[in-house]
Amino acid sequence: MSTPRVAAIHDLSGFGRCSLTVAIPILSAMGIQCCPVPTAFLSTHTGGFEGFTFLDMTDELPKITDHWQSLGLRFSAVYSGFLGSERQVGLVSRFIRTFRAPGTLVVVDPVLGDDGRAYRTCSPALCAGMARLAETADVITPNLTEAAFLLNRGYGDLPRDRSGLEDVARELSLNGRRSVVLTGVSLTPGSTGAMCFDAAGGRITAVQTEFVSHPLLGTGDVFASVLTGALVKGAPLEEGARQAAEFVRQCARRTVDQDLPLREGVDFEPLLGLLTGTAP
Ligand code: PXL
Repeated sequence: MSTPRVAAIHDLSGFGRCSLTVAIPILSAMGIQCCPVPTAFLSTHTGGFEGFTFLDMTDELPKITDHWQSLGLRFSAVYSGFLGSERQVGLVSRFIRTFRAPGTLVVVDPVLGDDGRAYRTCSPALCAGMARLAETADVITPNLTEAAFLLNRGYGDLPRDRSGLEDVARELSLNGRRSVVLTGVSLTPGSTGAMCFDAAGGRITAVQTEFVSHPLLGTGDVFASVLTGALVKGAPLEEGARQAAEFVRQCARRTVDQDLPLREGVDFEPLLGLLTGTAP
């Protein structure tokens, strides 16, 4: 089998383990070629560091799209995350339209915020645009904050019980047209995980693992990257979500056990062997 190829459209934050600095090693470890499309270059991510630099790459996106199209590149998946400007919504849509072929998986992680608040660079216009972009996806991976933005509802108004969360996942599926993996869902004290709606079959399942710590920066990116890799390799949605939740749990546990600074992201590098299948 040839090596699958994924186009990963996220920011590149030099320090702090999120977005592309997570997606590239994780997809590589899973045996997938990751082709990055940086939406912005930052010195650090925006959560917990002051004075970060921010280079907007919006004008590069159509040029990259055109060049890759001229090369006739094909992708098993297009996987998008943090966007650098509202204008990127239309440009990422164009990228998806250009490279979507039968069998191409489109994963949109609608990175907008956490704990009921938008990230510093996510304007209301970007939130609205992200909802439009997410409509074109095969799979979306919002946390509860992002689900509230996508549904135009208050974060505090979203239900937290199992049947209410099943309804939220169903509502996010747009009448079953797209799969949903709602993250940061805790069904019992001491656990966390995801509520999954699988558009192939319409089944809703919950995946739960041990809750370690919150906030832990970049865990959403680690989760969505492992899920994307698993789906590209043919796993059903629930199995991909289970693999992603378990890897995040192990990374979080290692980070907390070593008392590492949480704003630096999870200490995933020593655990990449779990994804290559070469762990001791
Ligand atoms: O992990 C989400 C994320 C991605 N990219 C940037 C961020 C954050 C969260 O703070 O700041 C730049």
